[in-house]
Amino acid sequence: MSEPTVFVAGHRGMVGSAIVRRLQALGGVRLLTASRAELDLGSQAAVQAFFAAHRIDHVVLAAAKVGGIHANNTYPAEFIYENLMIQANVIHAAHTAGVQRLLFLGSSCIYPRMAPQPMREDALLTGTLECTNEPYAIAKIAGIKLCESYNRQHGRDYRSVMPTNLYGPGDNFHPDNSHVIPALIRRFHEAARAEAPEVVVWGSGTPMREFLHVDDMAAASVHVMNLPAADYQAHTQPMLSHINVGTGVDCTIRELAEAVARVTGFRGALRFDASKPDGTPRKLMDVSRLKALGWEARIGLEDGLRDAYRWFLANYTEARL
Ligand code: GFB
Repeated sequence: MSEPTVFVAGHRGMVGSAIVRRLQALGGVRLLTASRAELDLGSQAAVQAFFAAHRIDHVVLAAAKVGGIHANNTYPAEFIYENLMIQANVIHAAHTAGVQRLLFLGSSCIYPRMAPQPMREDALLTGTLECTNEPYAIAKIAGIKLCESYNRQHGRDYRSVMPTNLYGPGDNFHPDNSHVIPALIRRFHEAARAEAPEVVVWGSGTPMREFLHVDDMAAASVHVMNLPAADYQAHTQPMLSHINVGTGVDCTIRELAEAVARVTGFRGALRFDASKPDGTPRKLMDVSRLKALGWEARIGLEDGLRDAYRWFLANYTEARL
């Protein structure tokens, strides 16, 4: 029996590259990837042609237009358009090519801004979304519904995982468009080297966030993708098919900033800039579905931050700045 071919869409990104590392470590599959130059996932014709030209058994859809609160707030049209196009093109082409199993990666921002905490999967579509990332959230909700619709109408086994805030090797360290952890690692690193007396942290410092290291996300993704269909279906419903992925532990942005200061060796003061948005007050994931399916996070925040900082220092010159 030849090894199944797994197409990882978005293999160069932080999550996609972690999933490639995980699949390579486990072995037993043939990996198929395509660079942006080789395959424009925003083009339906190009994606259809790619699937027609290759025998693909499984798809991991890790490609997305992603960014932090400032990027989402500044480029809403790009976030909704590019993510809708990537998802629609890949999921439809997978179906027309006869691919039976696909894993779609979404985000914890799909839940209502004021969802009861921790957020259970059935909180989806029960309230208004956080305004700073609503376009992205709508696109990700559409991705879940695309998978469910092809499952219901065509008998596909297209699965969805919704990670909390991710960080780690391969992250985007852009000072403005990145997520909070890479943004603070870069800023605290530069402040520590300059022996600056203080460093700015956006917002009030009071919002709470849950953070999952990308290697844990990759392990959870491969775990969910490899589950027997009966197990996956036993813990989900046809129209509530997604699974939360997180640590089940959160902290305030202030506590995060204090941890980043310890890891980077910054000894100055923190100054919170209230002119910057806080975003959702809290978005802790209920991960009981994933636990029932046999997976729990292993990498704690302090260890994870040290790993991310090590990667940053080794790649600072090339890190996507
Ligand atoms: O990670 P982040 O940009 O995204 O911001 P969200 C998290 C929190 O960190 C917010 C604060 O309360 C920010 O105000 N923060 C403090 C900072 N300093 C900084 C900084 O220098 N940079 C950034 N970026 N934040 C994202 C969504 O929301 O969550 C995405 O916008 C995605 O679409 C992602 O869903 C998982 O957690 O607020």
